[in-house]
Amino acid sequence: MKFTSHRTLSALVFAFASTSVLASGNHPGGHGHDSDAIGKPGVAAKASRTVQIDMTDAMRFTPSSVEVKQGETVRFVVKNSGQVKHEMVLGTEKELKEHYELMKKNPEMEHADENMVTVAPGKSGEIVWQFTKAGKIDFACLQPGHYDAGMKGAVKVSAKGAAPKADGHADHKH
Ligand SMILES: [Cu+2]
Repeated sequence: MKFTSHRTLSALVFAFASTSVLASGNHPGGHGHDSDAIGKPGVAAKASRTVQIDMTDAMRFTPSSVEVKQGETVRFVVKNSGQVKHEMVLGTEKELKEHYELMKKNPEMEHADENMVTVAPGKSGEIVWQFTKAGKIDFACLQPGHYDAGMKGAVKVSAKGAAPKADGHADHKH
């Protein structure tokens, strides 16, 4: 009699070590205050740089995209080169949309807060803001019709300590 040496392959058992559960992006603080998501008013003396933003009647911000680092305080000098009132308001897209709807219903509404600046034609204004959280923060002009016309932009906040490239030049400034 022939002995068959076929060996049954033992089933490989994979230990399903709970693979890294992706961080949900929710901060654990528990206070669901939306304005925390965009940062906080900054102290002008601590501003690491000044970013010039130009606003025109073409319903555009120039530049419409700004890159900052988490923790950085930026002084925005916002110039209105147009003939009508414009403004720059920082917020989450949701907040901006809600605020915009409110503005449309109440065109005469005066609004002022530290995350925004309303600028008369030919004038300049300032926002000093500290970006405490990494991610994308939107900004827009909430004057009626302007947001719809595309008067918006975004600030991209890169995470603190995150090495952008593996070239070891993360801290190298030119
Ligand atoms: Cu505008």
